This record gives sequence, structure tokens and C-alpha cells, in this order.
Amino acid sequence: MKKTDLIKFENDIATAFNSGRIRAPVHLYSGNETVLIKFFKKIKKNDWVFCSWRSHYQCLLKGVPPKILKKEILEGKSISLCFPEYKIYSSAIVGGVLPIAVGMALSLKRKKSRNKVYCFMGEMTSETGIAHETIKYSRNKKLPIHFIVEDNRKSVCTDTRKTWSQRKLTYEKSSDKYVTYYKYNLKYPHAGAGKRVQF
Ligand SMILES: Cc1ncc(C[n+]2csc(CCOP(=O)(O)OP(=O)(O)O)c2C)c(N)n1
Repeated sequence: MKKTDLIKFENDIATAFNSGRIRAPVHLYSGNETVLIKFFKKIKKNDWVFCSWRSHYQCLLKGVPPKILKKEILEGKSISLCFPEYKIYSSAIVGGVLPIAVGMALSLKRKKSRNKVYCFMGEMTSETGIAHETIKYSRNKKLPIHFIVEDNRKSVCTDTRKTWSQRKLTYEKSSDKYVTYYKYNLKYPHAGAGKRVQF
């Protein structure tokens, strides 16, 4: 899938949301297409991907057909998209997928599988206790998992660095076997597509 396809998909969802055709929250991506396309080149079909409420790009890049994805989103499932047949799972609870992703990695290790888990999270999620514990546990137990911290600087409308009085976030600039960090600029608001929609 190309950068322009990803952007077109999100723009299409934004239009559907703003016209009141989606009666549940949507969290759109923008500005991180190139980095995600490059990252997904190493993710194999049988690897597992775990995401947050913001997961349209990961679903598309993991192989979920755009038509099927759009249907689920129009039905109001954008914040918790799960497609086990494509090995992608998400949760709208901050930190919710992290222990599940670690459990999956532990299971893959016990089964001596060659597959891996990729777990995406926002930078605010990465500062929570559960993120610190799951990353520490995964490193120490040498689990087949990789965490990706996506920094758009905001937790809903709050500046993440101001919240913690911390100029440099814990995983900022991390790039090792277990954690990748990257920064991107979101053109959309935290949720929705800029127009107030009453559910
Ligand atoms: C346990 C829990 N607390 C609060 C929320 C409300 N909430 C949804 S997204 C979010 C901000 C998360 O920011 P970040 O992890 O940086 O991800 P982003 O949305 O910027 O991608 C919050 C507080 C929630 N979904 N779950």
C-alpha cells in the first residue's frame, strides 16, 4: 500500500465522519505514512500487531482489505478494530493492549515460534506504569516483541511533556531491539475530523 492510498483512506473516513455517517469516535492518522510503510516492510504475515484506538494505517498495512476496514469503521468500531484472521488486535483503553501483547509474545516464545509481536502506542501511553512494566518484562525475559512509540506530543488536548514536567520523554530517541520511537505531526485533532458530530 502506498502513502497516497493511506492518506486517501483517512480523508475518506474524515469526510464520512464529518457528514455524520459514523456515529462513534474515530482517531485518524496523518504525517506518519512514510515511517509506517517502511516499518511494516519487516512485519511478516504471521507476526502479530497490537494497536490503540488509532489503528487504521496499521490495519491497512497488515493486509486488512480497505472495504472490510471501512465497513467496520462505518459500523462504529474504529476505536477497537480487531481482525484476528489478519493477526491485528487493538483496544481503546490506554495501555490496554500492552499486557495482552506481552502475553502473546510469551506464548510465541514458549511455542518456539519464529514470529514476533509488534506493539504500537502513543507517547502518553509510553509514560504510564503499565508501559514501563511491560517493556522491562519483555527486555528481561527476552521476549519476541517490539514496541513502537508514536509521539504526536499530545494526550487528547494536553501537552505530554508539560504533564510530566519532563523535556525528554522516557523512550524519546530510543532505537534498539525492543523499542522504536518516532515523532510525527498530526493534522487532525486527537479524535474526530474537525467538525463537531453529535452521536
Ligand atoms: C484507561 C484510559 N484512560 C483514559 C482514556 C482516555 N484517552 C483516550 S486516548 C488518550 C490519550 C492518549 O495519548 P497517547 O498515548 O499519546 O496517544 P494518541 O491518542 O496521541 O495517539 C486518553 C487519555 C482511555 N481511553 N483509557
